[in-house]
Amino acid sequence: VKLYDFKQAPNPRRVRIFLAEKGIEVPMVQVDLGKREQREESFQRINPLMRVPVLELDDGTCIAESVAICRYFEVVQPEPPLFGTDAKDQALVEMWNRRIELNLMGNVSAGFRHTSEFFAGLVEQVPDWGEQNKRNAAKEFGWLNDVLAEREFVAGDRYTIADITALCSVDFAKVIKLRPTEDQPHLQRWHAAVSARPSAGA
Ligand SMILES: N[C@@H](CCC(=O)N[C@@H](CS)C(=O)NCC(=O)O)C(=O)O
Repeated sequence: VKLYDFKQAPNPRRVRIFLAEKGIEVPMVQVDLGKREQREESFQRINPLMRVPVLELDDGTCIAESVAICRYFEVVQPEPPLFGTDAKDQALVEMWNRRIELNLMGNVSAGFRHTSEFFAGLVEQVPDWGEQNKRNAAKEFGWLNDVLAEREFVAGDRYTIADITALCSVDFAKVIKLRPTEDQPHLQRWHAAVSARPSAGA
């Protein structure tokens, strides 16, 4: 197997952290998004949607989408469980991970895509839409702070994939100049805790 990765990008980081939590090592191939390598024909054969991460299995199967890749490894190596345990727990982890991905990561990504030099010429940018997404992302930080007032981790009392998605979203938000603020103590407490795990450096 090998993982098509780009060190600076938030979605591949989700997979790297997940693998680190599991103690799994996978060879990585860097796809330099700054050099637009995702658009090269050779990579389009790996993922026609031209995005990383992608996991290529030894039989040539290419699995894109961070969560799909993480689910593959969760089955290959169930311990420690990062997608929840029993039916209720798994459903709650899924709920929180989707909320974080669709709302927080979605707003941060769209804010960046539609306003940054990095994506200029690569996507049709709508700067007003980007600014709206940045404002929404700031609101999501407040919402996550409220969520974390009631629990240790995003989906409850155990570290899960929802924390990984949230950490990568919060850290990536610095590209839209958004950081946890002093009036978000729960978000700050959680961020310090998950950042202190060795996996955060993956
Ligand atoms: N939903 C996908 C998103 C993948 C994605 O957007 N990857 C970004 C890097 S974080 C990318 O490859 N962007 C290249 C581009 O948009 O051209 C996932 O969860 O893996």
